[in-house]
Amino acid sequence: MSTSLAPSAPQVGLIIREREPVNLEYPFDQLEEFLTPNDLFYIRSHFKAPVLDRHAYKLAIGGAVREPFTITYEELLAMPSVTRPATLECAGNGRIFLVPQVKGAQWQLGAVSTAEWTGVPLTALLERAGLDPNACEVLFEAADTGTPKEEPIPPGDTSYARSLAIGKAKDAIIAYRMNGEEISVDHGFPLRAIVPGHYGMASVKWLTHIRVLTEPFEGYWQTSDYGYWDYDENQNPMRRALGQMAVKSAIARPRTREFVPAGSPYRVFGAAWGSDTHIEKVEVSTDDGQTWQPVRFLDEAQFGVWRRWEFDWSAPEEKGTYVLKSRATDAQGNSQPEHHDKRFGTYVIHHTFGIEVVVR
Ligand SMILES: Nc1nc2c(c(=O)[nH]1)N[C@H]1C(S)=C(S)[C@@H](COP(=O)(O)O)O[C@H]1N2
Ligand SMILES: [Mo]
Repeated sequence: MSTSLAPSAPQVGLIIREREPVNLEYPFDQLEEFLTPNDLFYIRSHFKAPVLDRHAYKLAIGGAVREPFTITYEELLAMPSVTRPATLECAGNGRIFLVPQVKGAQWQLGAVSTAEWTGVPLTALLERAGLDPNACEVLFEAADTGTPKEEPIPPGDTSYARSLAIGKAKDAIIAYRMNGEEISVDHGFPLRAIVPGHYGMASVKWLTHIRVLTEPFEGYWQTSDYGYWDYDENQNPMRRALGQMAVKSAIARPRTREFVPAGSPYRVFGAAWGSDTHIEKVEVSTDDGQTWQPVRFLDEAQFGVWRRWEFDWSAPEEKGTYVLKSRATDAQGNSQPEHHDKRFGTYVIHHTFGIEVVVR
């Protein structure tokens, strides 16, 4: 049915974080191929997934444009398309590693996955509509609606909506295929935005409207939720919307508390990803961050897409618990910090927390 696993691969499934709405985690320790099989790609939905009819469906492009228009699913499919891989990571990925424990979906390592997306470049639609010279953002509005959970909560039902700076619009795709297959209901059928380099919340599913704005959007999903505290030049705290993914790496294997035979070779394996620049370096520490050594990359460097890596470790002869860490650096020199940055609250969890393994 979907991108098939090798016949020898273990038959594993997604991990349930919430039953309804559906929130399912990719079992990150199963990382193997560059592209995550569709059936294992994590699902993060705030509301029940709307089931949209492909024949009745229309996408409206409007707002600050010369000629607003609507386009059907079939018409969009007939437009010239692009295909590119992009890694989606939920901004709350790794939340379970925060101490003390915080509210929200308790994601471990697997609210991140990579697929190859096919669709129409957002710019093709914007060009057809004709941008107002004062356009500053593009708002993606979606068909799903309900009562969100993050305080302060709006009094009525709220639809999912996120805006994107006009300068970033060039990278966005209005996608209808995921790893060569029609996008499934849970992943946003019939159309979703894909914004490579940004946290998953920017890649709006079940897209109904694309609205060009001349003022920044300050809706629920970029202020109450998916916002963080920044400081202006006078040190006044202010809310800003999350956007770019922070540079990050994660160890898929060994798993937490995995038993590793003393004195044996072990292939440490993982992935690293970041935002609008590529991952340049990943290092591994097998002594809780005292010393670091470089890894070997398995994938080429590309912005907004993970690079898998491996590292040959000789497990020590001496039995005991060892802490493994990985640390990525991007092409601009940004590296993972040692501690979680509290300004980001329960999001942007990219510090170098250790994976404990038991050598015996
Ligand atoms: N319409 C809509 N789009 C959405 C969401 C949503 O709840 N509704 N969740 C966002 C979040 S928080 C993430 S991390 C990604 C997850 O995409 P996926 O479920 O295909 O993995 O979708 C984003 N797009
Ligand atoms: Mo997310």
